[in-house]
Amino acid sequence: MERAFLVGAPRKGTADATKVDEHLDELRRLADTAGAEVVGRTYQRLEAPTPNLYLGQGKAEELKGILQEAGSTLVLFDEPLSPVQGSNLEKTLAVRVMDRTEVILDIFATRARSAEAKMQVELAQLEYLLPRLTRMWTHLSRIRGGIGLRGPGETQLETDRRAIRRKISILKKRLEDVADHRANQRRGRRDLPSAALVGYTNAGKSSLLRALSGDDIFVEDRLFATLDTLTREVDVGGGYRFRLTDTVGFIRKLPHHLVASFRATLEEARAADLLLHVIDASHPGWEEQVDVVETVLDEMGLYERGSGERGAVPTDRKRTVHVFNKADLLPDPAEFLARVRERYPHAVLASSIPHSAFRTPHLGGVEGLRSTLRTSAQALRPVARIRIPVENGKLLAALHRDSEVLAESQMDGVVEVTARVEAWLLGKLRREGVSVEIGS
Ligand SMILES: Nc1nc2c(ncn2[C@@H]2O[C@H](COP(=O)(O)OP(=O)(O)OP(=O)(O)O)[C@@H](O)[C@H]2O)c(=O)[nH]1
Ligand SMILES: [Mg+2]
Repeated sequence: MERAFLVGAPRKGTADATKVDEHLDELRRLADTAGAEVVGRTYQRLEAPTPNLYLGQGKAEELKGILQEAGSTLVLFDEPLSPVQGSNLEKTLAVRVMDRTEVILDIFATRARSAEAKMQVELAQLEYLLPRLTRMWTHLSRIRGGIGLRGPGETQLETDRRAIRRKISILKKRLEDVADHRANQRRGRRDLPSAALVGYTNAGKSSLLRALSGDDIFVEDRLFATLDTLTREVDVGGGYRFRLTDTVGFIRKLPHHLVASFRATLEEARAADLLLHVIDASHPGWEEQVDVVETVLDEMGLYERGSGERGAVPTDRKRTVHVFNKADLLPDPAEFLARVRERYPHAVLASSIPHSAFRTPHLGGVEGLRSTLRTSAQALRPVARIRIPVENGKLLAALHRDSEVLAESQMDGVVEVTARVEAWLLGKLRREGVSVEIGS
């Protein structure tokens, strides 16, 4: 196992000591997930990163001594390094240096299961690699050792660059095809209201889907347990069903290549009627995590930062419900809920731990979330006034079977039904020439 040393380099004035520690804790979890043993940590506050080394020269040299003492073979750097900074830092420290981006890419690479996730990760890796080829070649030649084998000439590098660019464009094309296919599938099932579970990694998205659906879904106390979207139909009570989709988790400083290549996966969230933003309420840094998630969603054009307060749904932006999960770990869930509702009036508390094990059952479990979904389902199934000739018994029966009838009256041979009707049924009625009026 590699002996990794963690190095943070926060900007002066951006994070207090607790925050810096929290960020390094997260890097430790990333290292752990990637399979490295962490032997120490340090950080230096910087006015600004230096173009050559990121760190100051003095600090870098001091760090070299610390690394030797700790017997460390690898540095994990908590900031993204430019190709030049990475390469210089390696020379100065005389060990391999991986920046945060590379660690995350590495984890994604080992965890990708589906063909699509594998392609998405490979694409992100190749884009990361391209400007760093020279350095990677140096690693290889070091492994091969031997004078005279010290890395390739420029020609070899150029050939490699061309090959990588070709591979990148092939992957992009294939991913587009998969995305098209998925969009077609979605078009075929617009009947049920849908929601996407989004949020920071390890917040409990998969656990909530498991608790709501009763299905055995993969959950793990590691970062990035889920890389593939997974969709389940969930009974939310009152005769309503919801289609819920689990998505890949976000993290602070998510590599932008990864965000770009996972865009197709996240299209599932774009297509959903509702976003369930799952938050680990027990995490001391949950507010920062909320911020990270909202920023990524905002960049994807899915969510207007701050819209949680107003609950508005302008055009493509999604109505978002903030789901504060792991409520079982809160010392005072009621007080917590009151506090977060000042900012997110529609916030719900949840816990994927079964009810029986929960101290204050009415604040835990997934029943609050289920009832929120039920209310949304009601809203998403508009109330319509439908007029059907009394002799069309078949259509009347279908309406009673497939929708929730709220009122019914008859006059002059016409039955007027007020009902909550799903979009597909409204379409069907209209096609059959039935008079349909939306709004109660
Ligand atoms: N105490 C407690 N632990 C929970 C709860 N929900 C999830 N967990 C734990 O949190 C960890 C992460 O849960 P996941 O459901 O895998 O989280 P996720 O959001 O899907 O994470 P990624 O797929 O990595 O993005 C697991 O160890 C779960 O057992 C909860 O309500 N209470
Ligand atoms: Mg998950």
